[in-house]
Amino acid sequence: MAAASPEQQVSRENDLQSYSFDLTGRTALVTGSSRGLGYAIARALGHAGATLVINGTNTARLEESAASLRADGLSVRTAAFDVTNEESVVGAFATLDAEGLEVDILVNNAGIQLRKPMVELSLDEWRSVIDTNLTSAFIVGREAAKRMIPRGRGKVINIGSLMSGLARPTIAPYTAAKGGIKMLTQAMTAEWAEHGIQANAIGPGYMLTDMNRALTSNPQFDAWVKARTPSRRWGKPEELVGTAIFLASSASDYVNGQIIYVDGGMSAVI
Ligand code: GCO
Repeated sequence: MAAASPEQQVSRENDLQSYSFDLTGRTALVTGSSRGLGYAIARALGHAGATLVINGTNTARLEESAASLRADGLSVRTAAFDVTNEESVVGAFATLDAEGLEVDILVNNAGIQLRKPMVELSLDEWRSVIDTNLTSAFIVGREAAKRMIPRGRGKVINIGSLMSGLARPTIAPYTAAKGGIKMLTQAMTAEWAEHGIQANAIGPGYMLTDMNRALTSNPQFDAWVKARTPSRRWGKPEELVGTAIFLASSASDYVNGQIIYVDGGMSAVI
């Protein structure tokens, strides 16, 4: 094969530069990132070059996670704040401002699950899931966007779910919240895209996480997932991170308001 001409070489380099997955010089805040999917995503964004701000409410666990990320050679700062509490979120961003830390990439990952038939569900239980899984993305997203808009660039990645488009019994508030995440992402695009911000979502399928331990250890449910998922298996958290890096990088600068399902094909096949 003939060697590339200087022009071809230049255009190849331009391509690589303009559509880069490199996050060097960027700062990424990942909510709910002391373990599970949040930790896996934070770690991957760090390895792609980003400085990390990891978040949780359990400070001991947060420091432990930060230590293991630093042991990996990553630059990490912890931010212990409650994503459901507006004052706590506003205060956390003010602290980051004071330290001159600009959040270029926000991953709204914090989430809880609660499995109970709706007729037995209390209003408080409903609200706790909606607040943690949906309202938090609004509060943290709003504070991040207030700072991204003047800079004319930013990335918001909301962690949705297979349940952003499908339902199953006993998880109504989770499903409602994840459905809301899909549409909140589109609303963010409607208001922020013109300011150079890309807001997108990821829809994980059935992943091997702590949140799903009660399901993976249930033989019937395990068999159902393996039969119902075209890939015939559960997903691993590390199989989600490539999509997160893509959505955090300039490679996705013209991708906006989308949800990418990482679910082994479950949402595509009846
Ligand atoms: C459940 C699970 C799911 C998964 C995931 C699937 O109870 O069915 O917790 O909700 O966590 O969201 O995408």
